[in-house]
Amino acid sequence: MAGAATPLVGVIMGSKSDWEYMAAAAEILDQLQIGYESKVLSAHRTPDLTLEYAAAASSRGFKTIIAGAGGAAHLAGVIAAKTLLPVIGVPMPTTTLNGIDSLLSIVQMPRGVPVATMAIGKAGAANAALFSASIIALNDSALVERLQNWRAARARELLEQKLP
Ligand code: RP5
Repeated sequence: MAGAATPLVGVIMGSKSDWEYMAAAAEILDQLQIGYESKVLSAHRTPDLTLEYAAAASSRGFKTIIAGAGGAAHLAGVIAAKTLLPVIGVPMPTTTLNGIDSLLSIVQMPRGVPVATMAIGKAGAANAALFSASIIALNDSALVERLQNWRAARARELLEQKLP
């Protein structure tokens, strides 16, 4: 539900090159019918806009922010510095270190400003969306049901797998 009237999740990434992985978050949010806004913002290339976005996120009605970045990946931490909303970081594997650098940059937030850190790449992006859904579902019983159905469908898929 990109472009939904009231987006609940901000899906932010440091570069369009991250979309290859971050699209996995958008896909899950679509499946769960959660409105989101996806946007490229960079902590070092557009620092002022990034801070403005983070500062306004709560009053705009967002419930979580997902931030994907690669390399010296400070986007999630910078956003977390300007909002009390839960910020979920996704390390991008777009770097020469295959995302280990991104992972360590995002996960090692100093005490006091937390960032929930997911796995590197598409799995992390998908889980960031599911984690957002769990947070939003705390106050949305219809979403609890959609999440339960989503998990049940994954279980059915697994049980239908046939070995050669
Ligand atoms: C980071 O640098 C971005 O999040 C991206 O993962 C990485 C490379 O960006 P581009 O050079 O592809 O724009 O800021």
